[in-house]
Amino acid sequence: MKLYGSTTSPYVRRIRLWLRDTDYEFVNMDIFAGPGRALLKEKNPALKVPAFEDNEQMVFDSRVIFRYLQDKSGAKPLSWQQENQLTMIDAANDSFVQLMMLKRSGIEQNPDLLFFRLQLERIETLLSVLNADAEKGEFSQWDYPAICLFCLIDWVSFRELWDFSGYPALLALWQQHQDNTGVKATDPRI
Ligand SMILES: N[C@@H](CCC(=O)N[C@@H](CS)C(=O)NCC(=O)O)C(=O)O
Repeated sequence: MKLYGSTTSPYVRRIRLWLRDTDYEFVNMDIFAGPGRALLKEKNPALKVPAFEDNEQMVFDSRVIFRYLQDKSGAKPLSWQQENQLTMIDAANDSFVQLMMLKRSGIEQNPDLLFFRLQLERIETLLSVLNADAEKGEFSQWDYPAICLFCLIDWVSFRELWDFSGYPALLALWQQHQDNTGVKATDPRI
């Protein structure tokens, strides 16, 4: 089994954390240039990471990769509430990625423009709901949704895209897992 990705992607990191006890090859690549870009094109026409390879089978998208792994191991599926939580985490993560791409493209964030207004409203709404869920203890187990939420918060902090001080339960979850061995081994800062 091979996981194609980068050490900075929060979507890749969630799969790496999920596969912590599994034997597989991690193919770390620069997805934006050179041979890494060529390999990405060869492996995933969506041109995104993660992508997963198991014998001849390619699987695209972290959510589908997780489902593939669940299916393969015969594990029970996520609850609908957990599926919704993943959708919320993914939507916030996608909006943050868009904001970062624009920033990297030299486009100033302007909350008066429709694009920025929609992303910022979505992020605020989602973080409030996720914070409330975390307060209720819904991410107290180190399961896949909690891993995805941790990867989101840690990546956003790493990229300095948001101030989480208004979301104490999210900050608490982030701090709680700092000493986890897998978390340390997959830190995008190193
Ligand atoms: N829904 C996808 C999102 C993956 C994603 O956006 N990955 C980013 C890296 S963090 C990427 O490959 N971006 C390249 C691009 O958008 O061109 C998943 O869950 O795997």
